Amino acid sequence: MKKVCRVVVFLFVISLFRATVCYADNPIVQTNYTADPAPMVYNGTCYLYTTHDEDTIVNNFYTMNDWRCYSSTDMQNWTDHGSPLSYKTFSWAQGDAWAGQVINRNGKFYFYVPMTRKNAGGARVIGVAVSDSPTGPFTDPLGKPLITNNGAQDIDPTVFIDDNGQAYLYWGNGDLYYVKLNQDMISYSGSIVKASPKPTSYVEGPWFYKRNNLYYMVYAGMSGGSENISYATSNSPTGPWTSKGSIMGSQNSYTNHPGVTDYKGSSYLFYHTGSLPGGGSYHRSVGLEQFKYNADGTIPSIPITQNGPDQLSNLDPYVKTEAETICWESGVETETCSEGGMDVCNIENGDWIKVKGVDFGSGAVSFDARVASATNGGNIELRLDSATGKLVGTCAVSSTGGWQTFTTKSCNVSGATGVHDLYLKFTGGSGSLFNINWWKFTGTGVTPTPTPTPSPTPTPTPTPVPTSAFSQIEAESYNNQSGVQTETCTEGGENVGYIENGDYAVYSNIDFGSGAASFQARVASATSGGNIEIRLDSLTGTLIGTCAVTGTGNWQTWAAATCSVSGVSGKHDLYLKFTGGSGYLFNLNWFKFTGGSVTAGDLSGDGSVDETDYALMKMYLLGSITDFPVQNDLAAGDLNLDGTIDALDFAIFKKYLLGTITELPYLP
Ligand code: FUB
Repeated sequence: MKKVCRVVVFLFVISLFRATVCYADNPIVQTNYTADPAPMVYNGTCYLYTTHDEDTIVNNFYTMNDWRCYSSTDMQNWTDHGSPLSYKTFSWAQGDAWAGQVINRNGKFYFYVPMTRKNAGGARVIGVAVSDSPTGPFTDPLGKPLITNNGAQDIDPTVFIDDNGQAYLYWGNGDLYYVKLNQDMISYSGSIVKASPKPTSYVEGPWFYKRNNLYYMVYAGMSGGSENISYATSNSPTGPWTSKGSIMGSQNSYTNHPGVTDYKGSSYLFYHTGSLPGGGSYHRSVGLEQFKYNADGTIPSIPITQNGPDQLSNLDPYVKTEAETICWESGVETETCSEGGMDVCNIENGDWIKVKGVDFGSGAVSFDARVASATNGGNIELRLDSATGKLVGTCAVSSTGGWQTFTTKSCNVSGATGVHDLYLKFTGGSGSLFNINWWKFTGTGVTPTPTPTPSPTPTPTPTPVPTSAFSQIEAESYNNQSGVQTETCTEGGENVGYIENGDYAVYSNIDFGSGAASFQARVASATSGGNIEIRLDSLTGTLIGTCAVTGTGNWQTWAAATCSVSGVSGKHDLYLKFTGGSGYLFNLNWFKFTGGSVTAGDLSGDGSVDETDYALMKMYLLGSITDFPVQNDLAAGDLNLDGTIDALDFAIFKKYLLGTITELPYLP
């Protein structure tokens, strides 16, 4: 095991390395020690796969059990997707989850990874895992290694598909090997070939790609007692390779390891150093630099910087942002979240998260955070440009009864306009305070300092137009809510989702006319559902009905839920209060009321017969509308009781409004 020997020889050198404490934007992940970067651009997002140096180092050697996945669309804020793959996925592996690479082919993702094989005297071999998603989970389709090169150091696979569809897998420590993969990407044809001669000073960590008809092999070379990043080029995918020298050294780590990609028009080199606090050869961290190829296709020398690349775009704070989308942080960690994805955890007093380049536009007015706490909670201070910068809001988080019992907390925000680095600074008592799944700001969409325009005559406040209870009301058109969120609905538009016990939505000025008899709701639930309490004018106001919602099999499998209502007429603020067990209950797309007694001529269903109803009948006869807001169209519109709504009814209606007749219906 050449690597083991080298590591022992350089142990003394390593012990001389002092980890540099830097609070810039490189290395790009601080919640874990990450190494051996492998970028993959897919669907407009840059995914980054890394190895993972465990916090506890065993036998003073690489202690690595799983791989990690991150993604970014701006190359400064990175979202943590957790661990998509572990050596434990491979029944035949015993550990050493070392450098791998993911590639997309035909809608599947293939993850090539080296590990130590069980009962094989420490032989390192290469396996392949497959997933339908770039963030996994990945599974082992073979149940055995893909590459076992007779006891060679089969590590560090790199994969590339050429323009003619031929895929190549290169790998190796000390020597460089390749094989031609079959179309299925989990088998190969022909024999394993050793590149001879190998590129100058080649050690390990190859990264193979093609640019402008030139093939590039970037790899870990050796200089001055530690690994550098070097590269070679070739006019053929199988060499011979022309060495082009070193482009980057190492920093506080014996190894270095390249991953190269183009993304949104720029070129990037990912690498690793030992430069996080507590860092070193077995505690490495991935860094990122932007570079430009020279005109002749050669790669310039690339310095390691503290700031990393330019941010490609500002972050929109008005869409839901995962809390684990981080440019830099202090003190927090991430974990798998019961609501899907990851959450930020182990938050203690004084910890913070920096989100870079957040564009608040003309101003934020409120902040929502999805939080959970098994203790007394704490506060999220919203600060601009530094952890002690301008305070634009403070969101109090109280106990939710469990670390994975999430609820949405809101607070007011003022003074956040334009582009800033956002700092979520956490304060509270001792110990862990709370977890955060996601956050989102709400904006005004207005210019913060409008020029006042004096008005000589005050404009009267318009009377709010009531909404007919008998029209279809979109659930997301609420005037107020607690705890719920909106999301894209498969039936078009949006629906209200993430409904939990005690959440509610309020719909102002709903006109029940002379009364309603039943309630219909369009609902979906992947669990066992819950109840919709239908209340008037307050959360504890008159209960006019309770609608039970049962499971529909999926959060977007929609069905009707109906129940009877009673004791309602006239105009009210409608409170839909959601009750049930724990977790998410159901989603709501729309609702409407039906039935109730019908007054002849009351086509709007607002309880009175007037010009509004006359106008509705006219529109109906002209074909502008085909339905009336009132539930029983015929009972309300057939004014001569001849079984149809036509010009005769319109004439009767005119007489009624003129006072020529005084009662409806009217039989001439
Ligand atoms: O991280 C373990 C090994 O160290 C990788 O497989 C090599 O490339 C080197 O970075």
